Amino acid sequence: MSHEKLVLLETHSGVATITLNRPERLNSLTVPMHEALRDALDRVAADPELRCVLLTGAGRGFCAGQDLSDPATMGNGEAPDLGHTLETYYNPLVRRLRSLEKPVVCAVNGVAAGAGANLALACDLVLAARSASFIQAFCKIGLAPDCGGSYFLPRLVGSARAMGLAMLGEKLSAEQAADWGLIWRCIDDEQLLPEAKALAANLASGPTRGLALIKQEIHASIDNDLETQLNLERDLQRQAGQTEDHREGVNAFLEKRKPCYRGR
Ligand code: T3D
Repeated sequence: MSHEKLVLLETHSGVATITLNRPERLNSLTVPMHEALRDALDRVAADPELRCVLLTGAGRGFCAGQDLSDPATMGNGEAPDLGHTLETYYNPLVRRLRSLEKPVVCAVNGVAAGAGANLALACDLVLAARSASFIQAFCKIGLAPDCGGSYFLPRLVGSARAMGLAMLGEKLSAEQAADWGLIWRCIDDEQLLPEAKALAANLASGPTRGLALIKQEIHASIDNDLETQLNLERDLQRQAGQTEDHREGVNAFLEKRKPCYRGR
């Protein structure tokens, strides 16, 4: 399969839909998939017309994490340097998603295991099909969480639940994930993609720069004290106040009409 086909990028009305496309292996990640995903995210970052990302998986799974049979990362019989794999592929992927100045919606269409589960958690708004599940599968093969999991999990669900998920590797249903606050919403299977697309379209027609500042504020708040966060709010609101979209939002309110945001 060609490099591009491993990850599909479709664009429509400002939404870039990125689909992990190796369904026969539950979209587990190989080096060429990492490269294709990186290229797709770089294209989205560079195109101001693309104002929201929707990430999902083809077939019955979202992503089963690292492809455990990929000789490029699994060491070809010798002990692999997984630190190198993380530094080269997974860590840049998480940084790319978090620093993208556009909202990233994740539609978890099926099982999300290992780095696949944490790839979803690196996105900004996570929706999951009712039949989907999240598995911190690392402990089953003698590894520890990566792809940001050890950062996201305790912050989203608290240390006790994070520890249980990471040490036991039990399947967490989408419903439970939503109840615990790991994800935004659990949705009936047949409604997942329509709802995720509608959400992404809504965000893509929103005040993109303001949304990017919200993303930055909320992600930063997890580590900041109140004083630091108040200063950040001051600085980011200053930027937001200078956008065309802010002016448009206020004018539309005063003129009692729907705002037309251009992402500027
Ligand atoms: O480089 C590094 O290693 C560092 C980075 C590590 C990051 C990680 O993500 S480590 C964790 C890796 N992932 C896993 O350990 C999960 C492995 N997969 C599973 O445990 C199960 O497949 C699932 C629980 C996710 C789903 O189970 P089920 O029963 O629904 O499906 P299945 O039959 O196991 O899988 C379907 C096919 O996909 C199957 O192939 P086959 O038998 O039909 O030819 C299976 O081997 C393949 N598959 C699933 N996951 C992976 C995979 N092939 C390669 N790598 C996988 N991760």
